[in-house]
Amino acid sequence: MKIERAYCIVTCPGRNFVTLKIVTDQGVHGLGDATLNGREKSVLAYLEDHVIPCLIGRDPRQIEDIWQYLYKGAYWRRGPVTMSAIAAVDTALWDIKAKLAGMPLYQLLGGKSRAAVMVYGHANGRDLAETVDAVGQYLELGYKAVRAQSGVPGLDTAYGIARGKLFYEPAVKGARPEEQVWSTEKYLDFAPQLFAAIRERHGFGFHLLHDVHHRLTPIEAGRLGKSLEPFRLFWMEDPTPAENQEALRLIRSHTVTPIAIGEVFNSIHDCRTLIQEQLVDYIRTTVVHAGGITQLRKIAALAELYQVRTGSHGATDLSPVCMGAALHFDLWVPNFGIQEYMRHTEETDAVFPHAYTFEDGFLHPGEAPGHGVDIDEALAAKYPYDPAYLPVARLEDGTMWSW
Ligand code: CS2
Ligand code: MG
Repeated sequence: MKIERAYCIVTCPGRNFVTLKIVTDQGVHGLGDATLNGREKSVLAYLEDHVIPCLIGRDPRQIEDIWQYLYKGAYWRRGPVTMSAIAAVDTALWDIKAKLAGMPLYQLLGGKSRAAVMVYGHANGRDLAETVDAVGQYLELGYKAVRAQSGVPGLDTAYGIARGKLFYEPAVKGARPEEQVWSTEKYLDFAPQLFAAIRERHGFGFHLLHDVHHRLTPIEAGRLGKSLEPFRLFWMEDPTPAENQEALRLIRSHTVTPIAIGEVFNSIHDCRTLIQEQLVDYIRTTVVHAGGITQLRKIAALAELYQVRTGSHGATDLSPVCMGAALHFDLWVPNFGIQEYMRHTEETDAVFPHAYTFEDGFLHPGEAPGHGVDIDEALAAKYPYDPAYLPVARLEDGTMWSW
């Protein structure tokens, strides 16, 4: 059996996606997500110019060897572009192998370890009242876990706010990133009030999550974690920029609020210190940005030794192909914690027909052979690429701060 063809499909049904399709000489195809928000075309070029020519003629069943070949053979290892390209190939090959085996991917990974996958949704609002209401809307939809993000008094914008609609989209259309103004002082004073109001209104019978989005210094993160302890968060996510891993030792020394990190990680090496020193409670690495199912399994195995659980990133800039593959991983992985689930637009769901279903706060990947997600290429062609970027944040004095 040989890989006969491989090509990329770029589409923008509401937001940009890059999908790799691999076709074998026996007509079986597999799909892999290669979307890197705001840098989509760099992964596209990496695949088209450097990876696809190396795939043709290879045996698609040799998933591990092809992974090692693309990782070690690149010489320039790791990094978001390289690992998203490798992830796309890896995911497509696992899709093919499960189809050849005539089984859903989770069966190939070792079978299910739970009935379904608990997910969390994104409640957000321009202010405290709107956010508290939005949490209620998600609880009514059956969610057992809700992430809350709110506008901050005195700031026009803040991370994760959808400007008046229920579903937030990370990227803002335009030729370059929007620049927003951020104030840590205003945020730190406001955050405890927000979570107090949410627990006051909706009680403690559900999991409550928050994404700090890399915006604090270590001591500020320690203070935030401590101030939110009374509201028993499921996790405080990305409190500080992920490069500074020592920061977590200081944060840990000040708070017992659980910590989740990893959505910007692309390699098991990025996770090792945080896991081995018990500096995180949830690892948020994803299929699309951390080198595919092949590496994600190894990260999960390392995490299992330290009772660190998975909490994979699942924002809308990760395509339904990534979500489909992630749900099979989530249904199998022994140390599962939770899966992020930001709903895609109806247009996106139409371009990517999929077997996964939502019920009462849980997703199930379905029983279709493979990862259960396909693509309608004719429909995809109707949505050409349209540049869009994650906003950046500057402090009130203009200092470039974070995103
Ligand atoms: C966020 C993302 O969902 C999350 O946890 O961190 O929305 C993130 O901002 C985007 O995926 C980045 O492209
Ligand atoms: Mg996040």
